[in-house]
Amino acid sequence: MRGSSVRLPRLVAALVIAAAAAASLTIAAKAPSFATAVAARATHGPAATADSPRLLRVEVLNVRPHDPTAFTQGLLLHDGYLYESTGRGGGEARLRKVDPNTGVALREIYVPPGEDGRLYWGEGLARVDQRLLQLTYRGEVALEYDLDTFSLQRTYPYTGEGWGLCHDGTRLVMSNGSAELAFRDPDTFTVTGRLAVTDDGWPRDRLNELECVDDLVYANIFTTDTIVAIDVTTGAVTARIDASGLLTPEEELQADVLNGIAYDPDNGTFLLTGKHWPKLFEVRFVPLATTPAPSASATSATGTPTVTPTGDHGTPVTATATATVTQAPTDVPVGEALLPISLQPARR
Ligand SMILES: [Ca+2]
Repeated sequence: MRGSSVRLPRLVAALVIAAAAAASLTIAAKAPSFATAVAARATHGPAATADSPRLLRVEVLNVRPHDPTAFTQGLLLHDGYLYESTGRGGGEARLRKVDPNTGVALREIYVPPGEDGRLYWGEGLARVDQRLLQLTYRGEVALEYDLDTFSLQRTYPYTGEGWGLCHDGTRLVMSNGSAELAFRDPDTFTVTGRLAVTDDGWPRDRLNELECVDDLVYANIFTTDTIVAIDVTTGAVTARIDASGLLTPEEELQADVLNGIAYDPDNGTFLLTGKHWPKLFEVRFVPLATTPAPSASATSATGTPTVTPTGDHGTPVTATATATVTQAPTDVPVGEALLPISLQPARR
């Protein structure tokens, strides 16, 4: 009796192991492709569709100097000159007019303190005719300067955080780090509308420095080298631009994140830089080439990574993975991560 009572559990255990092995083989045989893994997100959000964003990269046309002391927060080009807003508190914030070819500041002021002596942090910058409008992050006030003299003309209150700002010709577009853009009247700075931004059906948050170009708003995503193009009517991201690799590893050690997009309408190109970047890059956005992945079994990405960026904006952002990928794709576009783009880790 004793012997049989021992053998029976072992037999049961063996059967269980065999069944588990068979199930494992079934699972392995059905290991999801990249497309399937992405589609699995449907349980948490929409799957990729024919309207999914195009994948682009930057093609560098020219490299020019950029003041590495500039903690760039806002950037625009007008009449051949760069206008730049820089951050950091403690009286370091600046407004600059810069020669884009040499990086030399032709006019530069420190952001004036408020009437109560409060020191502002320079943020997003937009031009409306002969006026420059500068956000102040958590200062909840937008500063208006004369374009030529940089003299402070007036201020406008806003609520919450102010990150990026651009002018589409009729409206100001403003980001605050969330997945929502606000439209504002360029004369009164009052909110006239809001736009929820989605990327493949998912909220696209951490929208930072902005650039209005026709019916699109370009935004770089805080802590990443990714720029997105947003349809200003629907809020849908129409393209993701991989802008990684612009700086050398040595330069990256001294620099902070990419932050600064200025459009050059004369050449149809973009000028990109970042916080403490020593260079300004003139680029255009081109389709992302595809290259074969090294091995179908090389990667096994599982789990729920979190991204908690730190930096000037200070607000920790936590993202949670929603898909488990057990097999690498066989043909991955360069720069395209297996995980949703919002989970791409901070480069710095
Ligand atoms: Ca800009």
